[in-house]
Amino acid sequence: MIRDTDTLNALLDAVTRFVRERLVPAEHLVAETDQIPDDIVREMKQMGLFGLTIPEEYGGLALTMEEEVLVMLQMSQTSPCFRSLFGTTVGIGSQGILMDGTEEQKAKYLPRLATGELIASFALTEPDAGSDAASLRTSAIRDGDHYVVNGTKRYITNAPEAGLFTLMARTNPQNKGAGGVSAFIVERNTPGITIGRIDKKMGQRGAHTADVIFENCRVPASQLIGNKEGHGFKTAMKVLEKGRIHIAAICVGVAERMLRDALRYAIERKQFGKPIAEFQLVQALLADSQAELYAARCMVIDAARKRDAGVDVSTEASCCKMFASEMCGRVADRAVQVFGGAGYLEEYGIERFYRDVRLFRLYEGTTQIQQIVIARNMVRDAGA
Ligand code: COS
Repeated sequence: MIRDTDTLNALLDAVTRFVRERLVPAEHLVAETDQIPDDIVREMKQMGLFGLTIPEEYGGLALTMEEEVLVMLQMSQTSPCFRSLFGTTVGIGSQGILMDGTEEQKAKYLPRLATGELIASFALTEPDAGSDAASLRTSAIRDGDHYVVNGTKRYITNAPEAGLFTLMARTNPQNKGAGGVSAFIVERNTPGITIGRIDKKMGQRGAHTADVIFENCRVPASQLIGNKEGHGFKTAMKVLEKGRIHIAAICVGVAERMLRDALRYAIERKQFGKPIAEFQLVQALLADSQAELYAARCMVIDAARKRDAGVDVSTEASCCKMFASEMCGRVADRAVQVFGGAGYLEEYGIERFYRDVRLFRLYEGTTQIQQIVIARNMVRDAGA
C-alpha cells in the first residue's frame, strides 16, 4: 500500500541520489577498510533511514511493506553492507518490540531507534542453534525482578555497533522446544555482556558480525517483550517473516545493479570486431537475468501488497526470499561471466558483489528452510 505518492517519490529520489552520489563512490573504500565512514552514517541518520519502519508517533517514517520494499530496491543498488547498518534496526532488531512489546517498551526504545541513536541487533542464532532455532540453549532464569542470562549468540549482525539486542532465550528449561523461549530487550551496557572479535567473512565488508556472550547477565524483568514468557519464538518467526520480504527486495536491487554493470561492460567490450553484447551467447546471459529479475521484482511487490492488506504471507515471504536470493546468486555468476577475466579482478567490483550476495541464500533462513516453510504450509492448507 502506498499512502502518499508524492511523499514516497521524494523519499525514493533522495535515496536514489544518496546511493549514486555518496555510496557508490565509497564502495571500494569501505571494502578496503571494513568500515563505513562516519559522515555517511551521519547522513543515513539525517535521512531517517534508521526509522523507516517505526511508527510516526515514535519518530519514524512508518513505511508500509510496499513502501519499504520500493525504498530497499533503490537502497540496494550498491554494496549491501550499507543497508545492513540500518537494516537490523528497521527490521529484525526492532520489529519484535513493535509487534509484541508493551506500550512502555515501545515508548522507551522506538524513538531512540528511529533516530539511529541506538542500533538494534537480533540475537537468535547460537553455535548449536541455526536453522533449528527452537533448540536454542541460552537461558534466562527468573531471579526476583530480574532474569539471569547465560549463553552465546553467534553471527550477530551489527553486534559491535548495537545499543540493544532483541534476545531470544529459554526461560523454561523444562520446555526444550519453541514454547520455552522468550524474547527480551537487552541494553548493550548491561553488565555481563561481551562482544567477540569481528568475524572475518567472505564478503559484505563494512557490515560486522560477532558473537555476543552473556555471563550471569542480569536483565530486569520489565525487559521481557510483552511481559509474556514463552512467546519469544513466535515473535522471532513473525519478525523473520517480514524480514524475508525485505531481504528479497535487497536481492532484487543488488541483482539489478550487477546486471546493469554487466550490460554496460558487454556494450563497451569488443571482441571479434564488435561489442560482446551482440553475441547471442552473451545475450542469453543478459536475457535470462533480466527475465528472472522481473519475476522476482513482481513477487516481492505482490507479497508486500498482500501483507499490507492483512493477508497471511508466510508462504509468499518464503517464496520471495528463496527465489530472489537464488536468482541474485545466478545473476552474480552470469555477471562475472560477462566480464570474463575482468570479472575475477578486484578493481572491476563485480567479484565483490559475487561474494557479497552469497550471504543472501544463507541468512534470515537458508533456501532449504524456506523450502520447508513453503511445503509445510502447502500440506497444511491442503488439509492433510
Ligand atoms: N508466525 C507466527 N507464528 C509462527 C510462525 C510465523 N511465521 N512460524 C511458526 N510459528 C509458530 C508456530 O505456529 C508454532 O506455534 P504453536 O506451537 O502454538 O503451534 C511455533 O511457532 C513453533 O513453530 P514450528 O513448530 O513450525 O517450529 P519448528 O521448530 O518446527 O521450526 C522453522 C520451524 C524451521 C521454520 C524455524 O525454526 C525457522 O524458521 N528456522 C530458521 C531460523 C532462521 O531463519 N534463522 C536465521 C537466523 S536469524 S537472522
